[in-house]
Amino acid sequence: MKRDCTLVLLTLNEIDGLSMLWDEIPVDRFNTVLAVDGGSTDGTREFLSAKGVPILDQPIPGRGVAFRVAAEASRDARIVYYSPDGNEDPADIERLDDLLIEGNDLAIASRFAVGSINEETDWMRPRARVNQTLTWMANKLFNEGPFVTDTINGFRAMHRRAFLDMDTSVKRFPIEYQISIRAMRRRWKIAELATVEGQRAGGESKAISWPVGKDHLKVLLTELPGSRLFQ
Ligand SMILES: Nc1nc2c(ncn2[C@@H]2O[C@H](COP(=O)(O)OP(=O)(O)O)[C@@H](O)[C@H]2O)c(=O)[nH]1
Ligand SMILES: [Mg+2]
Repeated sequence: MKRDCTLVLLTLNEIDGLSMLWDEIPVDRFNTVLAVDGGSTDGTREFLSAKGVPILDQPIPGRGVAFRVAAEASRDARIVYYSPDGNEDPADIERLDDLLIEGNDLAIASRFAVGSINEETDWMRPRARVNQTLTWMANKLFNEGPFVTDTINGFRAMHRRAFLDMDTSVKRFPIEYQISIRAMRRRWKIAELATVEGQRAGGESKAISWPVGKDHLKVLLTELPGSRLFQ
């Protein structure tokens, strides 16, 4: 039987990763597979169409918008978000959904848990450290449950309705950070699995470090009134 779950592929010019990973993506295990595309011009859309994957467009750019477009279109109980750029191990896709089935509200593939490997090589180190600092702050300010080791990775799964009820406002990259923080505020059961992050397959990262870092801080500040500081 197929999973009562939608597998969402998030793409913006990911033809290299997509064609490299396609055979490993467990599309036949999911009730629904769809892509939200941010306007690819590199053959990503043609590739998806040839594989029979419906493509949803987004009214404005950004991963935050894409998350919502997918959730609104899906009719399944659960959603796994997967970015086929080479960073995310397709072997973890079903494992994330399993964590939801086991009773968790949010399942995250962590790049910082025991047994994880983070893709960022030495000279990129600051990015991993900034990530961990943001994660530490989110835990300190909002989390009353077990420490969450990766609040930022986009490779994650949620119950669809609960995600829509969360009414996220972030349009771009820090969507995951807002979700993690709001999940903590709502005392969701958050589970992580240790993931091994791969190298980007081709193309370019769309996350430019400084503006994206700043956007994460902005999210932290907007969520602050709901933090433990004010309880
Ligand atoms: N649908 C959609 N996907 C996006 C958008 N921006 C980035 N992505 C995808 O999100 C994934 C992660 O983006 P990436 O640039 O690799 O960020 P990084 O992994 O943090 O360096 C990739 O699969 C991108 O193609 C967007 O605006 N819309
Ligand atoms: Mg990436």
